[in-house]
Amino acid sequence: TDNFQAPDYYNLDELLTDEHKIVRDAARKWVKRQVSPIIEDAAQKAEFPKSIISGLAEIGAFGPYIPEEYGGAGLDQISYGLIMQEIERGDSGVRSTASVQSSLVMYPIFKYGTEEQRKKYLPKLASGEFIGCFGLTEPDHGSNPGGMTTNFKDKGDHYLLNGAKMWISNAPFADLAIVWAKDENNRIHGLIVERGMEGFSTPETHNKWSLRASATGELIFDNVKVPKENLLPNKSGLGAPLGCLDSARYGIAWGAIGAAMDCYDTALRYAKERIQFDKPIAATQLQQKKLAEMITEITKAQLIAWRLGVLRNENKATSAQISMAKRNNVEMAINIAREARQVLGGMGITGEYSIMRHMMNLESVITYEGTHDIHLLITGMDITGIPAFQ
Ligand code: TGC
Ligand code: FAD
Repeated sequence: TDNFQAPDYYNLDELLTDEHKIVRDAARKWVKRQVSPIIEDAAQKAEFPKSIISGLAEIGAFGPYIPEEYGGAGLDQISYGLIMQEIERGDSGVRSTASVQSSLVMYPIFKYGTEEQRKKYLPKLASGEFIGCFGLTEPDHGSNPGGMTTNFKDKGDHYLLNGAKMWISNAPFADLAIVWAKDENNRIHGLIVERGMEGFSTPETHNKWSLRASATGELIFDNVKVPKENLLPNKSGLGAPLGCLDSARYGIAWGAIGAAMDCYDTALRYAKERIQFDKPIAATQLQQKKLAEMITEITKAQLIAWRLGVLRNENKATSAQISMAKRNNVEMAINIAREARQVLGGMGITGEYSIMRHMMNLESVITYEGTHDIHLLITGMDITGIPAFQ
């Protein structure tokens, strides 16, 4: 209903500015009107609903924190987080499209690109005229992207790019790809590869049970000639793509709260209405335990996300702090989705309710942008000083 409000058990609204609330409420309203009514059908059909692209641009979801002179919304990190939260209340796949466009495509062009590249691409990405994707993962290098084999050679007036990426969100219809590849000295660089370049193809990955409303595909480079002006010159090495991931992972920490809120809210309402043994199931201690734990975990996750947002606004958040938030909040959301589904009994497995879709989506969210294990190892490395990856 129109007066639905998200859970706010600790009056966190008092920590938000008027601008934060305006941005959040606009995103919330748009998701409710334009995403919720169509998303179940899109997920069932395994189709990305392209009709929502212009709306995503209007609510500032494409480049929320990119300055306005490049078409971005010029907002702070908390507004960015709140937009992700509201979008993921609708669907993690839609949030994925916004995350990739903002943090994995616009961010590297803004941070590592030339002024010409910024002017050429950012306004069109902000308006949704262009959709981008981000190619880091390869068939043989997922958690360990530093081992990538995609490479380019300097051919004088252009670069020659070869290799393949897989599991790439937005790939099947993206207009451009930020591709991470090694030069002849094994140094990683970002290249802007555009649809239509000869030898570049983007086959779609079918039969996913998760993130069905998001298109996923491969990027295949077979002797692709990339103009030299398409190299992002201002940062190289693995730290360049990982810097983009910091921004995306931060957004996911907020997004996961949105998915959890939707599951909690659905379960709470259902439990109050569903009568068994002549009383609402919400009157039983077992269901109350589930619901009470859900709101407790959501509240803790909200506090982590908000504090991390403050630190990011002050440029003080560390990558390890971001890993902790992504890991904690996604696990919180997936656990709530699983519990909430049980509160609905058999109804919980149907598309009449959003819970099972969230639950399946969150299996991707807990895997991409660094798996649950990798983020734990990042925390372990941070507190002990000893990397345990190898
Ligand atoms: P390591 O030796 O630790 O680091 C290499 C260089 O990178 C620097 N660095 C970072 N810089 C910025 N931000 C970070 N978060 C950074 N973490 C590390 C580091 O200081 C070093 O710099 P330098 O100058 O000394 O060279 O690298 P490693 O090879 O041991 O790997 C570390 C590890 C495992 C943590 C990293 O590889 C990792 O995070 N792996 C997970 C891979 C991942 O997250 N892939 C995501 C692909 S994109 C995606 O999933 C999009 S989903 C779509 C959607 O968002 O919706
Ligand atoms: P692997 O790295 O093979 O991991 C398999 C298992 O081993 C995991 O449980 C992992 O935690 C564990 N493991 C790995 N290393 C260690 C270790 N050292 N110690 C202990 N356990 C370990 N990538 C992109 O570049 N761009 C995208 O847009 C993108 N979108 C995606 C969309 C979807 C729907 C999905 C599912 C993935 C997407 N990815 C994308 C890829 C994603 O980032 C990878 O799937 C992820 O990083 C894990 O890599 P992997 O699948 O190869 O698993």
